[in-house]
Amino acid sequence: MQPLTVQTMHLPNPTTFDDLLDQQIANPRDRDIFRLRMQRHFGDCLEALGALYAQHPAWTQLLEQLPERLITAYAQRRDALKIHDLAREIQPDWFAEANMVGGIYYVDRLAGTLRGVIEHIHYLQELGLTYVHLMPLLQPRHGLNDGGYAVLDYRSIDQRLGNVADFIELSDLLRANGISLCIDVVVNHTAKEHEWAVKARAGDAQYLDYYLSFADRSLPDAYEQHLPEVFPDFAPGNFTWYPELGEHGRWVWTTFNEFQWDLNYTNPMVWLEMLDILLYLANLGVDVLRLDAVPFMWKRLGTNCQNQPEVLDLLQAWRAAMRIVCPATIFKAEAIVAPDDLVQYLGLGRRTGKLCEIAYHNSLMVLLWSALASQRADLFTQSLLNMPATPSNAAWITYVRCHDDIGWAVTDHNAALVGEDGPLHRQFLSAWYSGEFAGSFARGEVFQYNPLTNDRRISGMTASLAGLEQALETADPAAIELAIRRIALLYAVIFSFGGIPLIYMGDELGMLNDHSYLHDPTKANDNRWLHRPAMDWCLAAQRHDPSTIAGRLWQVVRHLIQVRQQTPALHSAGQTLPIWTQQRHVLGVVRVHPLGRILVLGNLSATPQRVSLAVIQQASFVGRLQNLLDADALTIDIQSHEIVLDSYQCCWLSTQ
Ligand code: OTU
Repeated sequence: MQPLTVQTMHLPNPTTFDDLLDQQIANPRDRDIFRLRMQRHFGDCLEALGALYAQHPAWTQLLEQLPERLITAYAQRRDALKIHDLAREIQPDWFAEANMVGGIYYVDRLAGTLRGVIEHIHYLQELGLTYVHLMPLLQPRHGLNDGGYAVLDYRSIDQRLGNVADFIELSDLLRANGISLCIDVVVNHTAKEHEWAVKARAGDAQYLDYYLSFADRSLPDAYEQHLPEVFPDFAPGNFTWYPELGEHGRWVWTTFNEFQWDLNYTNPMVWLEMLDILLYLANLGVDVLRLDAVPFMWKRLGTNCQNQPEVLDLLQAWRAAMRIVCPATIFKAEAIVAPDDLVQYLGLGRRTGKLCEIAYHNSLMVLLWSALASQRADLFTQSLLNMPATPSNAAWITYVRCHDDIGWAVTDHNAALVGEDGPLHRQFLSAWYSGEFAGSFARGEVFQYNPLTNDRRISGMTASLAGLEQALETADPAAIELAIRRIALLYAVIFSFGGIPLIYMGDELGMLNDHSYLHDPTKANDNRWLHRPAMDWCLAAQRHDPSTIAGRLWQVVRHLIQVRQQTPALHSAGQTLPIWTQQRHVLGVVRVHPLGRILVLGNLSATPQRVSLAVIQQASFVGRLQNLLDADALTIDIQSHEIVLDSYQCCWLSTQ
């Protein structure tokens, strides 16, 4: 066979590229693999970069440096990871498999340190996880750091948690046990103490151009006309004045907190630097990079500066580069935006290349909580019916809770379609989950009240929002039972939706809100810490005792995992179609996959509800029905020709 070359690519100097490859990569087979991947993906990378930067003065510099960076990262990739790359290339839908089940943890809160996580890995295995998301663990700034989302050094581990060697050991161990590892990469901003920001402040013009800053208020004021505030309460506005910057001080773009400086992605060197970081982290053995706050990466005057088309190009170029060096590593988009904007991150970009493989299904999460409070399925069904389709080779992250607040992302349009008033319904949800609404079972707290928009987001653990905290206070066994059933219902839906279901730390034991953050001055003003409790190992010790609440919930979650893993129809490549059950208290979702079909029915109320068998037959479930979740728990009223669902019961129906 002719030696492969890279002449097909539009590199400034392909000869130099081949020389470089020969010099840096000793193994001829590795060189060939690299060339093959270049031939497949480098065009996608260049296409997106050309669209973004071809007119930029640093374009040639970018083209010269990029191949070198890719080759260097590939040269540093360990053999074990290269085999892992091969395995993933052979099974490119690995993340979409029905056996995927995720968990999310703060390292310190789970086990103190990375070594602690290594010691507790059996807990994650016993639960049955195949995917673990460890919350921000790169070195953050000291003091306030937004839960680690203000990174000081992307190449070192938070000293309090351990070091790079510990991290590699943990990632190797997880991989050996069939658990994929996800970590956060904060790509939109750095801590203001990051090396680049420090250099910018020291007067280095090259690094000043790594951030977005302005000598006076004219542009910031013009942008502010259309910019929302993410943290109106503790971080109002989107710009911060730094007197030490530039000659006479400058306004820095700070979408989030003042200590988080937004990067300037109109500068190709910023894209390249961040690529280097992504490659470095992939080479530590990370399977999934959760790209934080991606919608904000490109700003445009006159818009809300989110989801600009250029963001898709930035992602396409990164992803194509990753395919060449480390195809085992995929991207998860953290984009909590409207569905039409969100689905773009999962698809092809504006051009030929792919973007992210997975993304959070924020709408599903919000709609579930909305349905539970209102006990009605109509808004859930209508909103999901209006979701744009997603590509079959992408997957959702489905979740009940995460470390952030819940923002009531219900559109006025969908609300109107089911006869609701959008603003009123959102106010109702805030009142319900903060416990203000008469008869509410919830114990959440309002996060970031915005008097301009009347937005009141909500913090709180699943169990507290679902009524367990209140029920335990009154020690009412019936109320406790209902709360357990609500939690089970929420999880049963996210487990049956397709995508990767993510269990929020402690939910498998019914852990409640934790108010201890109020005593920590670096956390006290941010009530998202209410739902970031330290792992309660005493509670975990009760997990095998089904007479305890923790034991009940553990059983519920374990059972969902087992059934899901035996249900190939839950592979993400299938379709998820919401259906009207003709019963406003019961939600219905059909999963269709060549390997099987499931009808999910969920009773959103505390009283038994009936669904006509005709509805089930119309959804093409004809024949003997079986409840995959519990073969014995399927009540059919032969006389009335109806299924009877117990309070908050969820069934996964299939036909034999
Ligand atoms: C993310 O959230 C993180 O999840 C938060 O914990 C961080 O505070 C934040 O970024 C800054 O790094 O607005 O309210 O569309 O919604 O990036 C949380 C994406 C957020 C944003 C999301 C952001």
